[in-house]
This record gives sequence, structure tokens and C-alpha cells, in this order.
Amino acid sequence: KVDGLVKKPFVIDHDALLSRFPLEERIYRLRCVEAWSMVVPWVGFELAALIKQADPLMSAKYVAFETLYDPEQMPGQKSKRIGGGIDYPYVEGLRIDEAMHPLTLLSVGLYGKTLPPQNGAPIRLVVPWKYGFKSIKSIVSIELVEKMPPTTWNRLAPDEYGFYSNVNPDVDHPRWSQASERRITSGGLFTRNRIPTEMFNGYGEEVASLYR
Ligand SMILES: Nc1nc2c(c(=O)[nH]1)N[C@H]1C(S)=C(S)[C@@H](COP(=O)(O)O)O[C@H]1N2
Ligand SMILES: [Mo]
Repeated sequence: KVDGLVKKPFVIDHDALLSRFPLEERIYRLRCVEAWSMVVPWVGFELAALIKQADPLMSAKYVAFETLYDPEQMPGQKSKRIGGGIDYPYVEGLRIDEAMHPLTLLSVGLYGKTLPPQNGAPIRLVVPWKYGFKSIKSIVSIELVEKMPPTTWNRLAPDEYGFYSNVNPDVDHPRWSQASERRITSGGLFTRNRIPTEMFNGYGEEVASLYR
């Protein structure tokens, strides 16, 4: 569902989505806030293409995303509100210019195949210059809004996870350094593959101007 501050709200099913938006492959670095990273060949289309179809109003300043809430399919969601955990469904947000940026992708696949459930089937966001938690999986709702929307990790620990969360090697997490990362390769997560983290995850040339 795409709605909120738009002239043409719409609901679209997965098959129609795939026929309306031509798919392309994008090879991006993904950098998790917990300092692992991976290079992923995504399959998808630009989020901007979907948002343009809804014809946003001038008053739309942010985009709010929501994950499917279905504890039967996703048993982890049964722990809702217990023990200070995540208040499901997972929610995320972008500023409108970040959402409309040509690097911002909606992904429906990876490695040339349909997205598997654990990677966010049937459709997930990919924002390569931000920490991985911004790239919300299994999206069911996209709403154009006026005010900065709440986001899951910021709500849980506002002193550790900001709304913007752009990858930045000079700003450490309160509990660990962000200066370097473990690159996951075919050797797995526990290799000694530590490499320096790049500003904006290496996408500064494309996105730094958004943050003047
Ligand atoms: N709905 C939802 N989206 C999510 C998460 C989540 O727990 N739920 N985890 C985030 C985090 S912390 C990261 S690093 C990436 C990981 O994407 P992957 O599972 O495809 O590697 O997804 C993000 N999107
Ligand atoms: Mo993450």
C-alpha cells in the first residue's frame, strides 16, 4: 500500500508490481551497524519510481515504511512488548530526498533469484549508504508523511541509533568502534577479513550533498 500525503494512493499486489516496474541488478555494499558487511547483488527497482506513481503532495517531507505483522508466519514477532524487546511491526523511515535518491532501491531478489524470506520477501528496502537496519524487510505499507516518523531501533535505544544513521567511520557506536568492519566473504562471518569503513559506506560522491 502506498498512501498518506499523495494525490493517487494505491494498493498493488506483487505480480502487478513486477510487471509495472522493470527489474535491474544493482551490486551494493551492505554495512550493518554491528560492523559486519557484505557485497550483495540485489534485483529490484528504484523506490522513486513507485513513489512517483502516487504523486506526492508538496507537504510530504518523509516516507514511513512498515513490515508485515504476522506472528504466525514470523514467530519472533510473538515477543511483542515482552522484556523491552522490539515493538513489532518493524518500522523505518527516510527523508523524502533520501527516498527519491536514485541509489535507493526496492529489492525483490538477490543473486538473480527471488528474495528468500530471511532477506525480506517479497519486497524490501535497500539504502546502501546507511546502516543495514534502515533497509527494512518485508514491507507492506509505504506512507508519505509530514513529520519525521518513528523508527524501530531509534525507539528502542535513541542514544545508540539515530534516524539518519548514515555510515560514518568517525562516529563510534557507544559500545564499539565503527572505524572498521568484518567483510563477509565465502570464508564466512568469522574470518579475519577486517577492512576500514568508508564514509557513507563509499557512496559519498552520490549522497554527501544531501547532508550539506
Ligand atoms: N523487518 C525487518 N527489517 C530489517 C531487520 C529486521 O529485523 N526486521 N533487520 C535489519 C538489519 S539490522 C540489517 S543489517 C538488514 C540485514 O539484511 P539481510 O537480512 O538481508 O542481511 O536488514 C534490516 N531490515
Ligand atoms: Mo544490522
